[in-house]
Amino acid sequence: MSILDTLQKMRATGQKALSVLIDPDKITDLAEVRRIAQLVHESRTDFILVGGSLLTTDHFNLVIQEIRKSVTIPIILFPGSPSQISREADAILFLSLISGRNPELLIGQHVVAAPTLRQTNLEIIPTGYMLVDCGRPTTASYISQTFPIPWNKPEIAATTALAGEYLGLKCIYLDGGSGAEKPVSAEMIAQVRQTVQVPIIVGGGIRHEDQAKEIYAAGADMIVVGTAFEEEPELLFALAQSKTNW
Ligand code: 1GP
Repeated sequence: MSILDTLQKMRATGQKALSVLIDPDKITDLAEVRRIAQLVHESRTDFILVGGSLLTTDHFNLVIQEIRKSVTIPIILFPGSPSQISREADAILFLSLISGRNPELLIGQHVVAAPTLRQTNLEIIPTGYMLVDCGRPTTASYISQTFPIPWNKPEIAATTALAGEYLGLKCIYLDGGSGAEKPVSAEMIAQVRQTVQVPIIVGGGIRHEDQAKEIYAAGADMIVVGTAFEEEPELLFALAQSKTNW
């Protein structure tokens, strides 16, 4: 079964998914990858996302190879640019930044990436990527040169997501950006949930189990946690509990 099929099935049956985001820049040695893999395994995390808006190191592929050796769960690329494509992964979120009006991130970089992707076996998951202002400027909004959707404007998020679904995008990713001050609001997630049928991914600024529960209850199908996991890896166990207890 494809990853998208899995997500759609989870959505249909009310199951929730938890993903860890690994930023290759934050990995200082490969033993760290093995430690992460062990935690991921023990905590029943569902997916590993790999990528970042800006990579400053050159060990992207090495890190993914090490993850591949260490885990059995799917590895999904979450690329900040076409240089973040690896055959070692299982799938790629083919992100169109629909909250912004930067043509390079709506279609330009996709044209650059398409011929490379055709030569891989990666599952391509067309994803409407929406940045939301969650309290502080993030690398994602700076690098993408786009304005995030205002935190208190759920109707903008809902109509943007609907347009994305009408365009054929298969997932919506609401992202406050890495290290956001607070997560995307439950009200915004709920309005998007009421408006589109596709699976909803939510990330950015999730640090506590109660936030995860609120986000799942509002209608998110998958939560992505990066920064808080880097700071406190054991948090993964509490977040995984909230998948079934929201
Ligand atoms: C960022 O959604 C991810 O794109 C994860 O954000 O690092 O704040 O968990 P955090």
